[in-house]
Formats: sequence, C-alpha cells, structure tokens
Amino acid sequence: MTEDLFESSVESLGPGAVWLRAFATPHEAALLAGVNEVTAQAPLRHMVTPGGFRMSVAMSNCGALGWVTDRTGYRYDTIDPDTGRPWPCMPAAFSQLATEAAAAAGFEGFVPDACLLNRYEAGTRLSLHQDRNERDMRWPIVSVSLGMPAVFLFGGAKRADKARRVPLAHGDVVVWGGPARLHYHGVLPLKEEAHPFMGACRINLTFRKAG
Ligand code: MD3
Ligand code: FE
Repeated sequence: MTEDLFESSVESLGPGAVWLRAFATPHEAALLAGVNEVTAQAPLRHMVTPGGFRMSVAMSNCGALGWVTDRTGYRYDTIDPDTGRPWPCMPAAFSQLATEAAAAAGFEGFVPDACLLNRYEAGTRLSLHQDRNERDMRWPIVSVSLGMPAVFLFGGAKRADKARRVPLAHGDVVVWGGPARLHYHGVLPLKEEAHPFMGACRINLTFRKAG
C-alpha cells in the first residue's frame, strides 16, 4: 500500500455488532492470494440443503473445520466431502486479520479454527438464517467482504423481526458477537456491479471458532 485513498471507520450496528469499514482493504492482495490458494485445493461448490435445495452461493472452507450441508443436515467436518482430504490450512493473512478485527471490536484472543468462503455472482442470494452450528457462542463471527457490493440483511433474534439493510462494500469487516451472535441475517440478490479488483464476483469470508 502506498497512498491509496481509503477511509476506515468504526460504526455500531447495535449491541455486539461492529462494522469496520475498509478494515481489510490494505490486505486485499494477500486475501485474494489466500482465496486462490484455498480454492485451488478445495474447489468452490454449490452445496445442497437438508431440504434438497441447491444453494445459490458457492462455498469452500479452510482451517481445521469446515462448514458443510447435505441431505443429512448441517455440520462442521475436518474432511472436505468433495476431495476426501482435510480442508486447506488457513492462510496466515486470514487468521491475522480475523484476530485483529475481533480485538478492534472488543473480543481479545479470538483464534478462528474455521473459515467459510462464500462466492456470489450477480443474482446470488443467501436467505435469512442463524449461524448456530458452532460450539461456543461466546466467540464472535468475523466477516470480511471482498469485491462486488451486497445488501446485507441484519435481523433480530426472531425470524420475523424487522431486518436492517447494510450495504457491505469491498474491504468491509463486521464483527458479530454478544447479543448479535444469534441474530437472523441474509444477503439480497446481488446486482451486477463489477469491482475493479475482483471483477463480477463477491467473496465473503466468515471466521469462526467452531470446535
Ligand atoms: C450476523 N454469510 O456465511 S456475512 C454465512 O455475506 C453468512 O456471505 C453472509 O451469513 C455473506 O453464514 C453474511 C455477515 C454475517 C455472518 C455471520 C453472522 C452476519 C452475522 C452471524 C450472526 C449474526
Ligand atoms: Fe450466516
């Protein structure tokens, strides 16, 4: 990074949710290299929900544990079911950023053991859900957005609670902990707004302490 004009700022999205705008931008090259390294070993794939629907988001994982869904349910697994091998190691640039972002949001000592990679293209969406397959809900989830912007839906503790729309841009990091940890959330279908660095795709990394 030389003299790029990026403005970083910290904003609360409510109790437990901290939006660190452009926090990851200085690390974009290392993050993209990590994404390419991981997906070369554990290719992105469209998983199937327990109800039999193909997810519109393409996913992969790195770290000791990876999140998977199939007809039998959701779970964390040490083995990639598509390759039969352990998930790729978490790149150092990934885990360092997650630990730093968590600390900036007040969660010291966060060491993720799972990183879910989500790839979106124009039209890809993620319906409202909770993340509750992790063992210890006292740890936050750290999310990193790269590439095309997305409208993120941040709901409440109940599915029917009104959701706030949060425009997440390239480089944005959000830390979701405390009372926000089990809130419903999702992503509206993406518009085609190609990003100069990433092209017509959005990558979201979510860092978790799953085991
Ligand atoms: C709020 N990913 O992978 S990141 C997911 O943009 C997921 O790909 C979305 O939801 C994406 O599970 C959203 C933001 C996010 C992640 C986890 C949360 C928000 C959260 C957990 C609790 C509350
Ligand atoms: Fe989620």
